[in-house]
Amino acid sequence: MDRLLVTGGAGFIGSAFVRYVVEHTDAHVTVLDKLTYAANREALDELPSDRVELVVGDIADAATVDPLVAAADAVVHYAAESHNDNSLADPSPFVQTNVVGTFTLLEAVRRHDTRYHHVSTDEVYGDLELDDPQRFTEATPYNPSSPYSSTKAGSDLLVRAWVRSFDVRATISNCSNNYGPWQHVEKFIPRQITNILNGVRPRVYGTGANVRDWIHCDDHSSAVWTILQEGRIGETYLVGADGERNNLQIVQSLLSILGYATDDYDLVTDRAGHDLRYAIDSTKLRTELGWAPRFDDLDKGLADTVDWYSAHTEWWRRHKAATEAKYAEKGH
Ligand code: NAD
Ligand code: TDX
Repeated sequence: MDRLLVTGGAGFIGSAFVRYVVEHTDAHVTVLDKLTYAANREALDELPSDRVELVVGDIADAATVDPLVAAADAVVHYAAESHNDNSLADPSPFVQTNVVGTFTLLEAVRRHDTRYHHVSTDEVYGDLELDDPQRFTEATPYNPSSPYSSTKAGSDLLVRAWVRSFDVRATISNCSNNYGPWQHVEKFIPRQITNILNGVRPRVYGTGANVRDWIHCDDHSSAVWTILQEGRIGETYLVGADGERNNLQIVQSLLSILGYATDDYDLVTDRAGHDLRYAIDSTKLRTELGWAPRFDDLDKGLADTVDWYSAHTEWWRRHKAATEAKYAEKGH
């Protein structure tokens, strides 16, 4: 696999994967990215231009996609509309990018018989009770809750159908919540860190009891690379690092890292249809493909992330005011 096409490679997790590939392999990467509000061109700035090329374009545009897929040994598909709150305000771009965009890529990889890896989310499985001893596995039935997660579920099912009906050489990964550098300030952890840095109290939806299973984006990258190299065609692999915490615990950790009292937060209007708990059992990936996370200390990962946002205020301030204005309209 000398030539990779990485869609959404200017986004939070896609750019982490591009940096991972440049650091750990000899592959050349072409990034196809529409550069929406969520993109970070700067996240690719320091990478060598003979290894990484950025093509600005839409994954739902077949004329753009076809020649790029024809020139690639493998496609790794990250591009998506990714934020649940935005999907509740306007689902339309989620259907267009996540469903029609994935369909467009699948048709191109079918035409050119190109290896394809599909990046998806644990949210396709719906949510768990807080005291449920089971975690999500590859056998858990799909039960998505939001416009975002239902479009991701739809895209996963398209991939499964293209494998079975057309012998497309695809794998799928469903990962838990990512954190790390370059994540947009609309997302939970960067929103709270940047609020605290701005002297504003963190804003927690509902009671804060909702649980997410956190993984560092670099561990997600190593998992996707492993699946691309070693994964069995047609298989799904769940990716997680045993990082379950409720939202209050996360906010309290961030407050204490930054030297504030741990009750210095506000509970605000809950998200409609808010999933209660996600939790991943990644046994299959660990035992079959030998993958393991490197970031196994979430408190240290959070402290490093706080340091990163403290050092990149110029970058995140450009997005902060507009993001908070949108949240204010919804009482969030
Ligand atoms: P992001 O919103 O930070 O980045 C998405 C990128 O896709 C942006 O650079 C954007 O410009 C690009 N994009 C959007 N629409 C496009 C289009 N039509 N054509 C080309 N490019 C387009 O998202 P993220 O958080 O980095 O998520 C990346 C992928 O990982 C998504 O598929 C998401 O579902 C999945 N995922 C995310 C998480 C998480 O915690 N953030 C967890 C599991 C899976
Ligand atoms: O201000 C906030 N306050 C708050 O309590 C925000 C923005 C969020 N929350 C809560 C909602 C969730 O319980 O924090 C939790 C995490 O919220 P998000 O960062 O919006 O993530 P989530 O909805 O869990 O989805 C994320 O993980 C799975 C990504 O955005 C998805 O792209 C991915 O598929």
